[in-house]
Amino acid sequence: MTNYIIGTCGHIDHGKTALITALNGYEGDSTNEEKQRGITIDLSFSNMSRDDKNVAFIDVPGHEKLVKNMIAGAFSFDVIMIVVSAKEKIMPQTVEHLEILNLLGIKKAIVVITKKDLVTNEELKINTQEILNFIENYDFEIVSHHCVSIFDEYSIRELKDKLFNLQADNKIEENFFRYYVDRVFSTKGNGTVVTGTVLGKPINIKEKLFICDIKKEIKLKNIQVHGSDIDDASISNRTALNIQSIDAKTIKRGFIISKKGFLRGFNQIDISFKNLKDKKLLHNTNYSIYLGSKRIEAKVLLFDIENKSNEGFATIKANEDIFSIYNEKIIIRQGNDTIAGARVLNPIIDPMKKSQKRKLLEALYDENIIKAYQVLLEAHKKGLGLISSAQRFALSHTKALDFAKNLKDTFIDEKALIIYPIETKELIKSNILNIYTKNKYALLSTASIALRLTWASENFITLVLDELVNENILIKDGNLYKNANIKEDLKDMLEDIILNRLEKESYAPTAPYNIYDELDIDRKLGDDILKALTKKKLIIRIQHNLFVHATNLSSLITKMKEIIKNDGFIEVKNFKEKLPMSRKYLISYLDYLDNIQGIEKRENKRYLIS
Ligand SMILES: Nc1nc2c(ncn2[C@@H]2O[C@H](COP(=O)(O)OP(=O)(O)O)[C@@H](O)[C@H]2O)c(=O)[nH]1
Ligand SMILES: [Mg+2]
Repeated sequence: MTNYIIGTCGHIDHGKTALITALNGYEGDSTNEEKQRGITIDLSFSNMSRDDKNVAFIDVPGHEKLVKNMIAGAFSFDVIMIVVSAKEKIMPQTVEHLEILNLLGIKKAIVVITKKDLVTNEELKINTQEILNFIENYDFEIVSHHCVSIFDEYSIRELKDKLFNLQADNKIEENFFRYYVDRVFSTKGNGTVVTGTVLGKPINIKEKLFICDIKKEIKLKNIQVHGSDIDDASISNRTALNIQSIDAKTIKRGFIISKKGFLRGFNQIDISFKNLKDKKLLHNTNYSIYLGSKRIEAKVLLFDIENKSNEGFATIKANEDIFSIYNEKIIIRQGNDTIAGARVLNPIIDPMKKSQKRKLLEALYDENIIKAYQVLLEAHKKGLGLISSAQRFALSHTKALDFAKNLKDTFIDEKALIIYPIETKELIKSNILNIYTKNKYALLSTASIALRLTWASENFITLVLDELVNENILIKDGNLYKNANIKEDLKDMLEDIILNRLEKESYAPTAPYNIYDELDIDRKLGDDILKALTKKKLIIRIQHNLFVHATNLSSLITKMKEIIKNDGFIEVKNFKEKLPMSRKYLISYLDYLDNIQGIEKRENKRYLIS
């Protein structure tokens, strides 16, 4: 099925809405206010199909005060119908719409000169030429132009044929599903429905989605495209999503729906901007930022405050999170004035020096991804996740990996999808050496080092450990690494060390993981040692992380029984008075007592069975 979205644009009363009605019978201005005033106030959505082709229309308001609603639809157009009255010709909102569409980067345009019945043939010819000449000032690809009247069926049919035969796959297929909500309503019986245009990858009815703005995972009840229930919606589909168990009031136009884990929100993003003719974006000034169907009030900070040219870099600083992706288009307005167009360069803000940031923005501006990676790596000594490439560079993981492989002086962990500058190896090395220098009996595995250096991927750690083995600093024993100059069998030594320690710590022994960390030994190894000692009945496991030396335990049990003999029972209170220790131990031992013959528990007290 071919899918594309055709949007209208043009001055108020030039016949946009009437044209759509003539094309597909859809009565656009449907709300009471729209009917009374005879103008389009908000976006209206309709479609027409023929054979396997489906054309969606988004009709926009032409009034200058309603440009904000126009933008909320315009970002998703594949083709524009530039609607101009043959009589009135180009008017202010024709110009403003053209400027905005130009800034949004929408290229394909069909010029429709309407109301030809109101002018003579001679006028029509002259005015058409004048209109086309004007539109040529903009960066559009004019597919065709048509002179029509809603009263001339033939002219409408001809236009309709053209609209069904467009090559209009305009959108770049991003690496994940994105969807800006443009309408929300609740239906009787079915609950909340949102509408919007699918950007990026398709979705299936069974998939869980995520509303980024309110951080909420959602399930779908139903997906509709132009009134038909479907299982999958794909790019440029005008799609209604019926969402399970969510109140319509919690969702607003401009919310972005995606899949969990793809989009991170930041209250700042970096952009490149270009001022409109005779307009100037000012430093440290508030503007309305239009991103998809979302409008955000935010501050713009110019990267170069003394910017004399009509373009540059800037940071948008908002009081809310912005979920944007690389190269996404932005319109910047102030009140009813369109000031500039912009492109998202850096949707993920990392702390970096201004000089680094400039290099990054320049690389992103030029779409030089390799360069951008290099700059980012300088700021990410502890690794740069490739997962974020989908948002950062609008790249798939595979493509991101291909780019990464072309980078010099890096270590790529393809499994963890992280890249590191190669000098990070020295950082990992010095961390490891530090452990083995402080404690020459350290006995660690890759996994146990990864627990300490949480930012370092296991593959990178293994690489470093193996280098240390080659340099004869460490010896590898199974999956464990020990100091090369230690000749003793550490494992035997450790059994003694741990047993002695547990004996010394009496009734309040340290938890196993803390012992392992203090001894710098691998957790799995430590667990094996405790298991072996338990098997030999030298220590007893009281609770999952409480191992007590056997001798200590029997003396403790004797003491507990004495308490019962004296007091008639034992409970936390009298136990603690006799043997002060933390409650966690007291309770564990009281519970343990229940396993011993001759003791019974009533409520929280233990008695000797008489
Ligand atoms: N004579 C004539 N009137 C038209 C034509 N197309 C639209 N109109 C009228 O122009 C007015 C404005 O049309 P509308 O579609 O609401 O304009 P919009 O603001 O651009 O959506 C309405 O009264 C229409 O009936 C046309 O081809 N010929
Ligand atoms: Mg209208």
